[in-house]
Amino acid sequence: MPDQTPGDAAIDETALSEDDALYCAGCGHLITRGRWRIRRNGDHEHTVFNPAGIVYRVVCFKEAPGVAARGDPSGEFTWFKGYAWRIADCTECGLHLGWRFEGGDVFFGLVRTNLIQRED
Ligand code: JO2
Repeated sequence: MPDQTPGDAAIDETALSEDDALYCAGCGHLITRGRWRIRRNGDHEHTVFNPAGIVYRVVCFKEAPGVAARGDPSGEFTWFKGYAWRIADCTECGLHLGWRFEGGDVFFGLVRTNLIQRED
């Protein structure tokens, strides 16, 4: 996997179903909460790949205060019909955590392995 994926600190199903804080795997910054998960196309999570051939397990959230969107919105290769994406980085360390999707509304698709349950 690429250097932006910390890898083995993935959140588990139990944590995702609770009202747990979720932190950046790179620096421990608070990113979002399990209770802010939403379904898109019938599921909270989606296995997707980008034009570079990288496979991601993406979790959808309605809010992610710990990320900042970067670059112009693009509709190319979008995983969610009707939504354009921008890259979403950790506001603290800059790790690429996922994407901010903008359509009629806004949501965040964050890479599961880049989120951890504890700061330490
Ligand atoms: C979001 C990235 C992506 C795409 C990407 C960098 C460059 C390009 C990146 N479908 N975007 C989505 N690009 C995702 C995608 O909905 O493919 O992974 O197309 O030039 O985020 O690193």
